[in-house]
Amino acid sequence: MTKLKHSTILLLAFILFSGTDVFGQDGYRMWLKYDKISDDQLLEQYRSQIHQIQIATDTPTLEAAEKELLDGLSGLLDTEIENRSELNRSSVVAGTPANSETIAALGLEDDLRQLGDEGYLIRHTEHNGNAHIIIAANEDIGVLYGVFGLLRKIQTNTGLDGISYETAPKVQFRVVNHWDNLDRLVERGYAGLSLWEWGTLPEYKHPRYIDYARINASIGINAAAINNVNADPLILTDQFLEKVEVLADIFRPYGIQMFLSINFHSPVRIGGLDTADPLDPGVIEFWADKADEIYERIPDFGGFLVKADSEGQPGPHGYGRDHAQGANVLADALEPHGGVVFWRAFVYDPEQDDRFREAYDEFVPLDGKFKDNVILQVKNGPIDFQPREPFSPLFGALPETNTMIELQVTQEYFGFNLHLAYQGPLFTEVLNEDTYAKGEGSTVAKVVDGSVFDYELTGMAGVINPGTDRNWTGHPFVQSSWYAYGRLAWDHTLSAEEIADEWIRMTFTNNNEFIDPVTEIMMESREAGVNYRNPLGLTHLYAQGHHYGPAPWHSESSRPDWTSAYYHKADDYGIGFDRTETGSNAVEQYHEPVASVFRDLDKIPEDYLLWFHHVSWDHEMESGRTLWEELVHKYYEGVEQVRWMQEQWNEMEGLIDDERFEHVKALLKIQERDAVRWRDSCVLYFQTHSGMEIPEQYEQPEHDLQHYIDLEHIIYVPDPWYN
Ligand code: BDP
Repeated sequence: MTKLKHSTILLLAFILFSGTDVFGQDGYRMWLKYDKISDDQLLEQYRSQIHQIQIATDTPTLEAAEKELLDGLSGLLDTEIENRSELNRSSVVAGTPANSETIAALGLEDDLRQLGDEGYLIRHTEHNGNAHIIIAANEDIGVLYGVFGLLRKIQTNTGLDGISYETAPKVQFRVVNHWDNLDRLVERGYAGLSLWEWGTLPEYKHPRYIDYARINASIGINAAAINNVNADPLILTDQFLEKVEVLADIFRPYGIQMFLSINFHSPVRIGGLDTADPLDPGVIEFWADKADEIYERIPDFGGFLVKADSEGQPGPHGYGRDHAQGANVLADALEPHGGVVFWRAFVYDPEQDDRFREAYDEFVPLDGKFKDNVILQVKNGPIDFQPREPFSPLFGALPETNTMIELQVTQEYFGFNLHLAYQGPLFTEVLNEDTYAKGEGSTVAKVVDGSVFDYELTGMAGVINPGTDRNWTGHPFVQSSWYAYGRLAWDHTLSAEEIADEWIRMTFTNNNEFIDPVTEIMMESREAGVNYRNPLGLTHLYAQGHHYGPAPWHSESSRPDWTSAYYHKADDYGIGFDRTETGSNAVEQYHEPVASVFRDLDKIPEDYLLWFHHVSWDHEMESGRTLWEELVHKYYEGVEQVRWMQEQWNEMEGLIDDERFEHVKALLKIQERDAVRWRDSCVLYFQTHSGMEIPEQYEQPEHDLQHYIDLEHIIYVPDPWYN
């Protein structure tokens, strides 16, 4: 080999293996970035603790664990790491007492017992004269989670000396929901086409499918419902099931169970029946046969996710049956195979006076009527993933019905892929709310994890809607909410702030000059989004259909509950929805003392004020300002928060790669522009009711109200599904 060739090869090798530049910082790797540790001292420490690994590879899950560990450690420690059977140097030893003699010899059975099938422990332990890092679990999937757990510790630069850490998930089903249509458009997806290439499946297995599974497994996600809840019946035909089967095979080693959203009319639409009545013997047979067929292909199939009698979707009501009867026919079909039904409680009927009340009024009388293998899937709030909602009163009202929470990662109401809006604070806010269902401390999280009512089955669902965009989520920071959702589904006691810190370290850098300000940006971002859209308990002021821009003036629709006026009820007297006894009395759905607090104008936290009260414009607020002044103040504060986020971010130049720095910088510019539009639209519109001035100290809107009303129809809405 000539010298020139040799040096060219060396250069190529350098480019290929030097990490950062080759892979690019386009966000594809999400938080699973295994670039060399930049702190030299720490790097040396890790290298002295880890020379090799020892792990059995006799199952696909262990193979996946081995690969992850080798790739991760080789990258992070920037050295060749191998899997070896002899243990004569400090190693990472991963396994179960059944597949690892080393672990069996450590006598960890007592410690492992409480960790269940999925938990794991990480210990720094002596064995035959060497110190090793042990990852031990009861089952292979726990080993895989432990591998991701150890890599996370290293990625976040946590010292391993003397480490003794153990963890197990708090809920059983940790599910991601995709609202993907079979034509690959994603409802409320803002990051490209559906990940599932139906056209090339089952023959072509896109490598992305494995990375998708790795990303989810790394945060403990163990189930995926891969198609839209507004479900196309065709998903249950052979044509699609053979494709679903391949995806299920790919996900299986990563512990991810396949779920499908089903259309309640499938017996008619694809089964040739003339009814979908859940009590009809033909329908019962259809579902039982369909379940058999699916389990033939996918023996560990998880079950069905169902949106029924909601927003035009068919359901049992069409046949005079209730939700429990609808869910139970599916539950019966799945039960012999160990499958479950996630039955959604997202229902509302245009005839009702208050959409807030409906899910509770409909489902509480059915408590105890659902089969044991049904879980009711309830959105965090009573309306629909708004920037801030009080918790749904269904949490705490269903002692006899397994109940899981549904959260939204995709930013349907938070500026799509264009705004930075870390959802960690929203998720933890609702999880930590106290329902008082069984006295103080009955938090939503404890209802959901089964400890309040002893639920048989527990779970959390996150609507994630990623797509084929190179970075999966469009805005790089939407990744952080996916991460937060997964981490909280595993352990709801984590704080939004510590999750943000982890995510930043794994996704960007361990440099504190970046971590501290960016954590602050993230923690502020949700509140900023509330303030410039709908502060003080306002809600749903969106343009109809796409939910991107503001339209507080919107008052006419075939369905009043799809207008903004329905929610804000602004008039010359004041603003807000009266849900006390003088109004819809939805407050009565909460336990005491929550109901009394919400009911009382003087006690209710101001963040929820206009959710429950119609308040006069000159009502005095805690700050001493009138309601009108406070409202204006909040809208302006929201814009200032975004400007502050922008300034903070712009200071970050040079601390991370230019690619993501510039991307986020540009997006924050868009967010600032949109925040001003939201503020001006809302303030000018509400002014037509209050008749009050925007105090002089604020920058006055650049345009009149009509200008903003016109924008509603001429501004491009960045949503392919909607357009
Ligand atoms: C709303 C969305 C709609 C969904 C619906 C649901 O606007 O696209 O189909 O929720 O959750 O948030 O079923």
